[in-house]
Amino acid sequence: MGKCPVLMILLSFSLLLVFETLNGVDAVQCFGSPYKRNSSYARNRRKLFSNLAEKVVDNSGFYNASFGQFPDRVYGLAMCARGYEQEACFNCVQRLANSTIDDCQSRKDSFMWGEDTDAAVSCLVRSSNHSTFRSLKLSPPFVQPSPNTIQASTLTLFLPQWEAMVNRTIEAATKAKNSSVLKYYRAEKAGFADFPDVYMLMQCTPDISSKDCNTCLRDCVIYYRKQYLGREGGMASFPSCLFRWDKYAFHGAFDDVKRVPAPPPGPHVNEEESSTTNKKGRSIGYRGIIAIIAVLTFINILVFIGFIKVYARRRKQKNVGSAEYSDSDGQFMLRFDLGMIERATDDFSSENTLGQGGFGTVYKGTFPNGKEVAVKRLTKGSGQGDTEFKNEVSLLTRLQHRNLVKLLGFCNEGGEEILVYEFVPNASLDNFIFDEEKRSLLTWEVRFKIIEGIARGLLYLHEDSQLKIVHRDLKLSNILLDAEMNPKIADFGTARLFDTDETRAETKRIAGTRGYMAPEYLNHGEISAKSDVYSFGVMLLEIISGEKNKSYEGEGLAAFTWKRWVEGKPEIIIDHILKEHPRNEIIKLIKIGLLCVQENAAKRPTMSSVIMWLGSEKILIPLPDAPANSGSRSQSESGTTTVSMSGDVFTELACR
Ligand SMILES: *[C@@H]1O[C@H](CO)[C@@H](O)[C@H](O)[C@H]1NC(C)=O
Ligand SMILES: *[C@@H]1O[C@H](CO)[C@@H](O)[C@H](O)[C@H]1NC(C)=O
Ligand SMILES: *[C@@H]1O[C@H](CO)[C@@H](O)[C@H](O)[C@H]1NC(C)=O
Ligand SMILES: *[C@@H]1O[C@H](CO)[C@@H](O)[C@H](O)[C@H]1NC(C)=O
Ligand SMILES: *[C@@H]1O[C@H](CO)[C@@H](O)[C@H](O)[C@H]1NC(C)=O
Ligand SMILES: CC(=O)N[C@H]1CO[C@H](CO)[C@@H](O)[C@@H]1O
Repeated sequence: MGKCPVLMILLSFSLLLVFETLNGVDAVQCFGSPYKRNSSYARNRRKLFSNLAEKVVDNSGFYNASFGQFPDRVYGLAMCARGYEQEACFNCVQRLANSTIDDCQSRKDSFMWGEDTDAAVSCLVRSSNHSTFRSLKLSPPFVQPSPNTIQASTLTLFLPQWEAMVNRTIEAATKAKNSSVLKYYRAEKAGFADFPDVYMLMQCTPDISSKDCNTCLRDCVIYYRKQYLGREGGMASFPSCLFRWDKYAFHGAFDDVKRVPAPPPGPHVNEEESSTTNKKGRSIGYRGIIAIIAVLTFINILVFIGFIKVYARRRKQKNVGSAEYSDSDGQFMLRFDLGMIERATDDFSSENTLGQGGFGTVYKGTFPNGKEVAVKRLTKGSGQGDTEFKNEVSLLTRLQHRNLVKLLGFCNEGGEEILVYEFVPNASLDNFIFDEEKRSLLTWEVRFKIIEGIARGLLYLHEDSQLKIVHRDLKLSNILLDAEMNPKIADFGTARLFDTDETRAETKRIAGTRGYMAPEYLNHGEISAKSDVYSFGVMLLEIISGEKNKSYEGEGLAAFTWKRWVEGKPEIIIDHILKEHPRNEIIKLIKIGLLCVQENAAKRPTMSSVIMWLGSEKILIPLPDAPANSGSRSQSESGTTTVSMSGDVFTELACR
């Protein structure tokens, strides 16, 4: 079981689906003059792009060419931007070329920086109605922030270090060494005082001059800073260059990059040190203490000012709206055209209905090129302004995890608010687990993998993404399975869209589904990560038992399981299909499930504990306490004792 997760991760990574193209760094930017879909310009581009990938590979990673007759002549330029490796390069360029053809059907100019699915190579594909070779292009910008923000208290120390890194990286990138495709390329890795790892990448197309490359990269940084300083990462790009940074190694580029160690503590801390140690030596006298207090106060003031500034900037940003959507000049694909969606879903026909989720109906959509999507039409509208809605959706779009259904984009046109998601082929988990036939596909290994996947997706929502999203409506019908039976959590963050106005608390209240809702949520509307943990516990028990929570009407699966647990017969709830599998392992999961549904929210574990427990045979797992509605609070005394789950120790304890 222990080796399983790694395999699963690899598997699901290789699955990152066709829709990669519409996310993050990977969105095609369309601008310039319009053309007709079926025109000779469209045909010429398709022809030019049909063998673009081959040509790039044949030309050591960089290629530019044109096709057709004026005025419908198409100029294309493509490169493999990093770690030129033939097969990955081929796939990357082909994918981007296809995306451009599919997603840029009405503008002559386009550019797109993207990666191949394994992130081993990144690449660029450009098209235009005029030659772009050797010309610096500084518009349009494409900027994407990380959704996470840097704590205001660390910002003052962070900034100078970040700026120095930017300068260092630009300088190294523009110091042209040779004429390869990596002429202007630099990946840097560094440690900052509060950030152990910072990764930065800068690159220009090799056809421009070093000076132009410098201008381009500096402009990228300016664009990024202008809007998103204070975020924990992001990217900015123009047709001629790319800048990206993050707190994690966003691709293979950093494997053989040396890390620049963390510099000595920042200037403020230095002041503090020198004033306390230099003058007085080791002993810190009154003066030292006063100095420390003075310095601390000073730092506090700085932090406070920093905080105010960030806050003000954010407010301003909200008003201005974000540039990546500016559709005056370019038409950006994060925003879908209503007509396109109507055609794809056959005018929201009932045949295409996939289900009814919180806040709206979900339809299956198929675009003319065969791409399938899931389209969620919000019933009442979020009640948010245009810009706020866009900003919120943009943040949600940045949430990417293999166990989350990808949000590809949105449409808010003609009074509609629509979210467009990746289409996950295998239907939702309740269709499997409660179906006599399909259930047999769910062996213990598969169920374990599903449970662990859901846990990882939730952990990401709760902790790893600083948006700290509480799902609020976790249930088996919101867990989708891909072709490899990897679980993907659907419908996360929708509740956020409705969260701005406190008077709409009622809407929030009905978001959850009874039976999955934690008692404090059901009774008092109290929402927290722990209420999701509760829902997770119910799902876990359902997955093990193959029975609907509802089947235990009046009592509920949680209370039923708890009673069997106290009697020392938890195995009663185990799905008979799983009989062959060693009990211990399943019972360990029942225990984890019971811990999650404890009535006392504070006692429920966090998702990171759950994952730790799932992944280890040895870690001690505490004993659960009574769940809601169980009418029994026995064992509460022993609630904090821990037992080893290896062997039969468990049964003895359960039987006390
Ligand atoms: C390309 O399109 C632009 C409009 O965006 C136009 O001004 C220009 O003349 C066109 N160039 C060519 C070579 O057709
Ligand atoms: C596109 O052009 C082709 C041939 O030029 C024609 O057969 C086809 O019907 C056209 N499609 C549309 C949507 O206009
Ligand atoms: C791109 O399109 C070509 C031709 O339409 C197709 O053969 C190829 O599989 C596509 N590649 C990708 C990566 O989508
Ligand atoms: C980075 O470079 C810019 C422009 O050359 C300069 O103004 C700035 O002071 C530099 N910042 C740091 C921290 O070196
Ligand atoms: C050119 O420079 C790049 C980046 O420094 C390096 O990876 C590559 O090996 C060099 N190529 C040649 C032919 O020297
Ligand atoms: C590498 C490459 O193919 N370069 C060509 C790009 O296009 C210009 C003209 O548009 C040619 O002069 C280059 O040789």
